[in-house]
Amino acid sequence: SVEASIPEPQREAWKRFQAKPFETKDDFEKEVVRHVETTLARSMFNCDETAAYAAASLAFRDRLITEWNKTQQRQTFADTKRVYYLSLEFLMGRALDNAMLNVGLKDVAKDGLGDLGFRIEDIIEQEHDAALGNGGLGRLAACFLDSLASLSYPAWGYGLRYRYGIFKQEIVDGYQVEVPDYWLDFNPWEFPRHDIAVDIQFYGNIRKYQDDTGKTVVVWEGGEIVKATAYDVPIPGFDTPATNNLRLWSSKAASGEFDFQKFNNGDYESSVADQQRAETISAVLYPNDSLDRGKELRLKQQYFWVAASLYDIVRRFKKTKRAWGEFPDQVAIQLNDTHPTLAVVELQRILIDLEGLEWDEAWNIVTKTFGYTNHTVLPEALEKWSVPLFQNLLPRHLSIIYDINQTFLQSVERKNPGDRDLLQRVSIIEESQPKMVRMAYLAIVGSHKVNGVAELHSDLIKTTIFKDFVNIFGPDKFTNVTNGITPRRWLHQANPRLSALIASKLGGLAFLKDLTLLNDLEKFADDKDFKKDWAEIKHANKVRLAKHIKTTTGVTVNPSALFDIQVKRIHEYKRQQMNIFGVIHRYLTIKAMGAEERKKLAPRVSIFGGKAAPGYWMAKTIVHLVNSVGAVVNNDKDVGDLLKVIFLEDYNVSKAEIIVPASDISEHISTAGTEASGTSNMKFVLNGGLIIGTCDGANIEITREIGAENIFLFGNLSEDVEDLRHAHTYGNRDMDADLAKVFEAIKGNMFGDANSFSALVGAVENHGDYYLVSDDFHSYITTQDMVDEAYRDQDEWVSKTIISVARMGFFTSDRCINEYAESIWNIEPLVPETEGQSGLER
Ligand code: IMP
Ligand code: B1N
Repeated sequence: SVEASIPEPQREAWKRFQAKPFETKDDFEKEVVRHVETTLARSMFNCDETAAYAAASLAFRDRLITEWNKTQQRQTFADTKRVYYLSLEFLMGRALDNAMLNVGLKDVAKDGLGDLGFRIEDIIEQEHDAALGNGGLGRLAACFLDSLASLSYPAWGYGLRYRYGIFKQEIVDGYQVEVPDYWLDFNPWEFPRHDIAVDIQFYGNIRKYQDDTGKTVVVWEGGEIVKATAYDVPIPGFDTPATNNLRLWSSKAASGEFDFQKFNNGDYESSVADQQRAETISAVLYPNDSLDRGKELRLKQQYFWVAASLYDIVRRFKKTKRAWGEFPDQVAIQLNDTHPTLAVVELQRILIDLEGLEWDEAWNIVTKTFGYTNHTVLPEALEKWSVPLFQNLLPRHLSIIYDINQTFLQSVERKNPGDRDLLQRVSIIEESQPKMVRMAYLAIVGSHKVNGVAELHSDLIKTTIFKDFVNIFGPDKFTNVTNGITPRRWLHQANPRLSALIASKLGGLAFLKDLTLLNDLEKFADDKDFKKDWAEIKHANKVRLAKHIKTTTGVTVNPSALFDIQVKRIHEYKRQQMNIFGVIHRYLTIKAMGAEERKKLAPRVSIFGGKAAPGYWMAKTIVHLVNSVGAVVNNDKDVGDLLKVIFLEDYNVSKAEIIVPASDISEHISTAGTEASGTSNMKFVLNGGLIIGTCDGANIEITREIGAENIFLFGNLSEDVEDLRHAHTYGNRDMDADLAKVFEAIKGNMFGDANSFSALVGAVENHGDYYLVSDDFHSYITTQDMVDEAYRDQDEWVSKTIISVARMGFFTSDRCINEYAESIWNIEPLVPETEGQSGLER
């Protein structure tokens, strides 16, 4: 039993004084006041909202950590297999509201804070987002952590503790300006573990020699050492005491604060420089989404994080005193994209160089342990590292990669004798100048399963970028796990009133743990009273967003207008440019209309939000155009409420929680075949908004689930994209006539100096229109007209949104995690006895 680990004589005292998590309002208040007075060294006379936030968070953190300890003990004693989710990004957002809801004590906290003179909404607002990610990939990792804990799976996340998360975006004179996001000033959610530190080696040389038995031994010597220190973030499950861990590594110089030797010799500057160099590794998140730049510091980050994590995982395994062959029965490691692929090489290195296993035995363990998730087919996002860079930074790893490649190519050659083309195509080393290491190929060879993130995407990787590997390994190695989202944050937390209305009809909150229960809502799709409440909640959410728009942009929007929202990273493939061209088309159309015609129009607010990577000039130009169009349209008295164009600054997770529940329609309009899945599409529909979208990513499965009559699909299909692009390069195309008029307006300086936007227009007119904006434009604007038409019938519209929500059960990340657990990780939940007894109302 758990207690057996404590020696008999002391057991009684430990049990008697065990930390007891608060349950009641009084106990919560006591904890808050204690933290204000002792931890924060303040008093009731100077406890402002920041301090109240800190104290409330610490009270919940104490509660979580008590359960965290029990969860870890339970897992250790049950001796279960664990899964480790390796991700360079975890886009967690705020933690306090989520902790209160998952633990089921938000009402207690609300009353308690009320007694102490605070409004809980104001306290929640104090928290700075934990924004250690760029977009969908990072937020998916955060949703997965929520599901893993809520389903009581033994699971750890491993990532980097960036000092600066994704930059803050400001719009100045219509341009994006980046401001550093220093989020660690005060973070009550992390536990520094200064006792958990790992030395990580870089550079140096390898030396080979024969030992007494004649066996070749390889040692990696010299170079520099950087220290990794662990910071733990507790991850609460919903309606279960199970609390998992997210371990983030931070870098420091191995010599400590600074090198005393150098210091004493008077070399002050370089003693500090070493420290700064080491700290640089975990200093910043690379702000690129779906783009690989091949920078050395990024490779350093990857190895630093992967080596520290594997050291920790191997250490934990060794405590079980099992044979190495049992490693894959105890450990599953999931690679979130290719960013952690070095883990494959590092585990092989540990097994052969440090533990003395034979190559084949070690490799067998490695491939059984890893799974690899691919998130993109965009060529510019597929990671490749130059061999010379690799050779210098990680000489031993490069030599192991060459050995992995040689063994792999030999097996390919045996099955396909003489096919030199094939060998060149699938080689992990690209024979370019300089040679490059292809990380996706390494990840495939090193894993037992490879998955895409939506059906179309998983089919595409099998028929395009990984086609040869399907032939080599057989189709069973390649599978699909369609992405999902956590309904706790994306319904219950972001849209409390809708969640409560649903609960009132379904007899409790059980749907938050089994989202397919939403099915029962369908019978209310024609219920007059229910529809009235439903519509009223949507309106209230739009009023909330309208207020946010007013305070942040100064523009007044009418909450009764149709809210059309596109919020996501700015990228040409996501086609915000097509959206804004469509808005310009609408503006020109309105301007040309008479008063009678205008009466028939549905007033519309076009809302954009999202960050452009700082070095992505085209994306920044799109941001500038949206803002410039807004400046003209929003000040055109003649147009008034018929059209408003808003750019929301600094889109992030906590803003998404306000934006997502307020959509009537949201846009997911990527060029077919480019968006692997998308996850915000799921969030918007789950909150009672409809979608205009292309046949891409998860839009296709959303359509299948909710019905084609409940979604506005348009545009060319993925299978036609290649031919269309081919035709463009040979000049066989006519520009869309409406789009040509839009371009004329831009060129006529209607939205300011046309030169600012010439690259955007030129990409479509003169440079092959790679993203098929002109090809899809007509279909897009006519489908937007159908949206207007449908919106006029509010009664029907509301029914559509209810039916859609009722059919969204499939898209919970719980389903997704169960699929990974069963088909890739082979792990079981370890359910605490007290699960479902957290006092949460059902
Ligand atoms: P690790 O798996 O060794 O990193 O341990 C993680 C955490 O789980 C530790 O900090 C402990 O809180 C807890 N833990 C691990 N093993 C035991 C155990 O044998 N008894 C009690 N708690 C444990
Ligand atoms: O991953 C999401 C998907 O829903 C999106 O469709 C997909 O675009 C996104 C390199 C990426 N793919 N690739 C990245 C991010 C950062 C980086 O440095 C690539 N992000 C996605 C979740 O599956």
